[in-house]
Amino acid sequence: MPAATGTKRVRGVSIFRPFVYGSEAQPFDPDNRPPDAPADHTHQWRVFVKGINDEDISYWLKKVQFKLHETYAQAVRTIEQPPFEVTETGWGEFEIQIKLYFVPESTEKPQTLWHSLKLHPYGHDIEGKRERREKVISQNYEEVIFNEPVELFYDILTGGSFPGQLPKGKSGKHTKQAQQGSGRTAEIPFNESPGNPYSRTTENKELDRLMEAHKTVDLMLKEEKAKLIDRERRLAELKESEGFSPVVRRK
Ligand code: SLL
Repeated sequence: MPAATGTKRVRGVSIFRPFVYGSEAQPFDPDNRPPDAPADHTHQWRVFVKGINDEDISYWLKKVQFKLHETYAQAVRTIEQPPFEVTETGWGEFEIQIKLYFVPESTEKPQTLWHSLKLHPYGHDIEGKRERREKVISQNYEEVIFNEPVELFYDILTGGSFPGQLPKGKSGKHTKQAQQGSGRTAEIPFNESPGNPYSRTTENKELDRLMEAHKTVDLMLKEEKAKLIDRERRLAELKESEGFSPVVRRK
């Protein structure tokens, strides 16, 4: 029996979509506390899921469910449209469960992520950051991969219409161009901007940093090896000059 319309998968194709998830937090200004914040609350914070460069991702992401700590009233917050975020006040850090629900046409199961809410400065100059009451940002770049999406979802993802027969490469797999389609893509901006640190340039800088680190490790290995050879040579010389011969103990 032929597969029902909407469940036929585009074989050999994986499509990924980048996004950012994380939190921002700031201590209250003592002279200007939010009027309805409970007395023991110290910070305002926001947890979010968004597109790179604030790109609209609602064509593939239907809703997001944030599960807060049980000390919060209505700990489960479901956000049905962008911006997919929850703003709250509180006093403590905890793990937030983030469940991504994809558009119904995708027929994809929801996926769960975890984020550690950060209220307190970390990294360099913690004291300075605390004094300046700097915003504490903790966010991650992530990619969701849709393997062999159903045809309708393929169309939605690429903004094109499923071409029926996709061009195939030598390997028999569909070509990258076909994966990308003609419309919507997973393009990441070339340069970073104040609101978005994720770009090709950042990625390249990170790669350069890794290559440098690799070179340094190689150099250290060479030095250690040279030291070892030298020590072995000196030991051999010592044995020779002192007529050293190891004692073999008998049982
Ligand atoms: C901690 N394990 O001890 C964590 C729990 C809970 C945070 C942090 C507000 C709750 C309320 C709030 O900040 N809960 O509204 O009372 O640090």
